Amino acid sequence: MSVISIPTQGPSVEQVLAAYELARERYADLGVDTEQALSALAGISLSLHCWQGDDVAGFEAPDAGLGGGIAVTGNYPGKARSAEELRADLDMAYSLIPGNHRLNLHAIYAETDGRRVERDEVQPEHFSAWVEWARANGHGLDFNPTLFSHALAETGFTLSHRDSGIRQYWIGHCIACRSIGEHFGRELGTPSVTNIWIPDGSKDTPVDRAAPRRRLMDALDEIFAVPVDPQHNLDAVESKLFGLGSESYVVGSHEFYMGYAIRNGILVTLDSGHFHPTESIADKLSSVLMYVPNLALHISRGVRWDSDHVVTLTDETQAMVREVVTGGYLDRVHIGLDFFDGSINRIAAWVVGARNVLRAALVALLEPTDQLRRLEHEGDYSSRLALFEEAKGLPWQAVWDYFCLQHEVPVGMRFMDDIWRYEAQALAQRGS
Ligand code: RNT
Ligand code: ZN
Repeated sequence: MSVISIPTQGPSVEQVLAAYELARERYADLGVDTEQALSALAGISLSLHCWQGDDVAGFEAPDAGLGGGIAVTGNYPGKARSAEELRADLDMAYSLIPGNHRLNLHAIYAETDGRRVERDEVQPEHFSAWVEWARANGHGLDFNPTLFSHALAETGFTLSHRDSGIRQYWIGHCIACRSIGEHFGRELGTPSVTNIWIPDGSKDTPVDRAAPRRRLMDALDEIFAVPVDPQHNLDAVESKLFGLGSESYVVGSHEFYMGYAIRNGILVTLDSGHFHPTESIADKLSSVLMYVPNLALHISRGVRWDSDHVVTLTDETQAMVREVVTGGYLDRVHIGLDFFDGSINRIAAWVVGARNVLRAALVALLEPTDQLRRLEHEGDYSSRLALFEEAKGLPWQAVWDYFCLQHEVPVGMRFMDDIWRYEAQALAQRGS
């Protein structure tokens, strides 16, 4: 099935060490301590989204097909068909990403032995294999109720549906999910971020924009009225600008959730695909963090629209991650990934995306921020611009290679060798 398996080239250990030494000196001249940057980088834990591994399918029986106005394109063979396969694929991905990272689960990844379990009846026990696996591998778990891919979500409305029975069903689901998040947090000793995203909205211009928002607010109030220990579970709400089928109106807009999160002291989730294309999330962090205790990021890459492409090392990725790092927000921002590409090897998608976020973090950690701040303080904007541009060309990749070596993951593109080997051994057996 695999197209190529020519071993990729990469630097030798000696080359990595020699390049690192030169880079270390170069950074030291600018007052930047590479060792400090490396240990800060090792402390960053990304939440990997389980849904990249199977095109947001989940294991619910019967499978309702992907709904909610999100779409995965591509039919690359070998996607995970069971929780065991998904965990094996994740193990492979984590083994190629330096550091210790989390997993972000969705409710449709419950393991119910093929039995149909209603979403409002999902229990911690349906995730016991995930918890055991997470514990054994040192992963924290985050969670999401799934308010799409379901008959009761087909009208495009869930928590804001005008039918109170349908609303109650989804309220019940979200309440069930918050206690699963709390269970994850308690079992694993690290709080779970339980993020609510709903697809609610309409294709064409609505007459009444307020009523669904009032219903959503009341539904959220009902969900959050149930006490859940914030030591173990952190509630988050994720806004959106538009979706397929909700082009004209989205109930849970940015303003809606900003207000809601501020009033209730919960987290806001900012997804990089959920804003106008020229709007920068980087600039939002310091504003939002004035008013909410913590926030979550869904780092994604929209190409022309909210297309959920694999994260690359774009200016936008760098600017966003830089703001988290140099703003001193690492302990207040939960960094997660959210993209789904079914057109390439799905493990490569995870690994490339996650490594890029970490590389962006390293670039930020190596920035001569003190000097830049001084220049800004002195009003020397010419030198500030010059130093910003100079910093882009500094040898951060040598430090990254050294970081990979330290953490015993492949240096450079050699991780693709492992992925091709895994594709030939494991993925090929799955058929297409
Ligand atoms: C959809 C949101 C949401 C989903 C996941 C699967 O636009 O970004 O976060 O991608 O819940
Ligand atoms: Zn998202």
